[in-house]
Amino acid sequence: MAAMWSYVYRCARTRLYSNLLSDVHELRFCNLSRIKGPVFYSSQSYQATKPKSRYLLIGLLSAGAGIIAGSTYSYYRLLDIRPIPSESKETISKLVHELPNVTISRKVVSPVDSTGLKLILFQYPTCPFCCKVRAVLDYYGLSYDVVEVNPVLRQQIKWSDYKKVPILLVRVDGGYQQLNDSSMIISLLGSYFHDKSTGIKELVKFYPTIEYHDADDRRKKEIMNRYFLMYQNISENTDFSEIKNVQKWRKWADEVLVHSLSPNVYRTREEALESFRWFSKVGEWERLFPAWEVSLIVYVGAYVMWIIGKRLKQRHSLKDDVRQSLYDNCFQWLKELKRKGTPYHGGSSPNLADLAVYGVLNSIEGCRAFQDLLDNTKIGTWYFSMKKLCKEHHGSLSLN
Ligand SMILES: N[C@@H](CCC(=O)N[C@@H](CS)C(=O)NCC(=O)O)C(=O)O
Repeated sequence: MAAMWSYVYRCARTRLYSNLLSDVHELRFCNLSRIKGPVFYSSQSYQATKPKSRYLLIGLLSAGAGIIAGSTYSYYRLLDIRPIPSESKETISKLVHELPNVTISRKVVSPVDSTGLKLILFQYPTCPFCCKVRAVLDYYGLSYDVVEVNPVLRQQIKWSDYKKVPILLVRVDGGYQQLNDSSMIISLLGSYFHDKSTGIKELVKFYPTIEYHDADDRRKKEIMNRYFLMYQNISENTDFSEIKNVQKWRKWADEVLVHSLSPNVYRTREEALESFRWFSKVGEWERLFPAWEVSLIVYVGAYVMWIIGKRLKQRHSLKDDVRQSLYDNCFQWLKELKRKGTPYHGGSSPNLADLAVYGVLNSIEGCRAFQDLLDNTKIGTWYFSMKKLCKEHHGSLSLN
């Protein structure tokens, strides 16, 4: 059992390190080419040369030109030096000994929860990553407390080194285990549901954070294995290609689908304001935050996000008509469902890919972009049946 885990773990680790190692080879190559350096000849020395040695000179000149071209190429490659593995650092998510001093905004109580897990979700109500986690918690019928984080001031997560939401705290021996990153949270819970004999504190070790410097010397953090479920027993009938396919679509939800949202919901200044007013309503910001904070979030947030939305449109190469990019992504998902020929990606019941795509789209429900999406694609049938299953905690049946 332990061997199987460490295999899965090592595979994922090796992938990252092998990427880094290929950059080390690149670095060595660049240094060698640079030592050779470019070679120049003056026109005077060329005229003084005897005819017999001209062939030699032509040869030397060609070699010189080759070296110049090679060195120029190497010089530019040299600018692309990336980190060496020894610079990277690995950490495991923290155990929080004392519950942070925050106000619980609301409690979600599920009548079918038999897991005994005590969960606290730090979130923004309409953040796609948070909606993804909520989709999973609701689908599996877990009870949880919610702490709404003020998206401008973020006082509610001051206690944490990780500065993004969602953050999930899970009660364990000695305190609360902090889980960061929506996909890691979902994979860890998925692994736990698969076999509860291994506790949360043990599972978290399979999702370490690697810290490194990227090509532009920026510090980057990467949570390892976040799309991997840690299976203890893999039967002979396990369909590995299906496991990979689910990972692929979960990643697609995070890396493609998500990027079509902001440029759509903040498409114009009016639409950005309209979206923020809607977020304020679903997040009950007026109940939770002082009036001045709500105005700050709504007006400043809408303006900033309208500007950011334009930049994201360029960065992610969305079409001029950003709606079209959103529809195209949903067409892609619908095509995948059609290929599978089942109501859900998971067959007759949803899998984690269904929940990821549903969660991401759920974050814009209520916005004008979502209504346009329903009017211009056939996503509604799948989307609303997913919504119903989450509301009915359909996944709880598989936990018993
Ligand atoms: N990879 C992370 C991304 C989380 C993320 O980017 N969250 C955004 C909110 S949608 C955030 O907290 N950004 C930092 C901020 O608001 O300051 C995940 O899947 O959880």
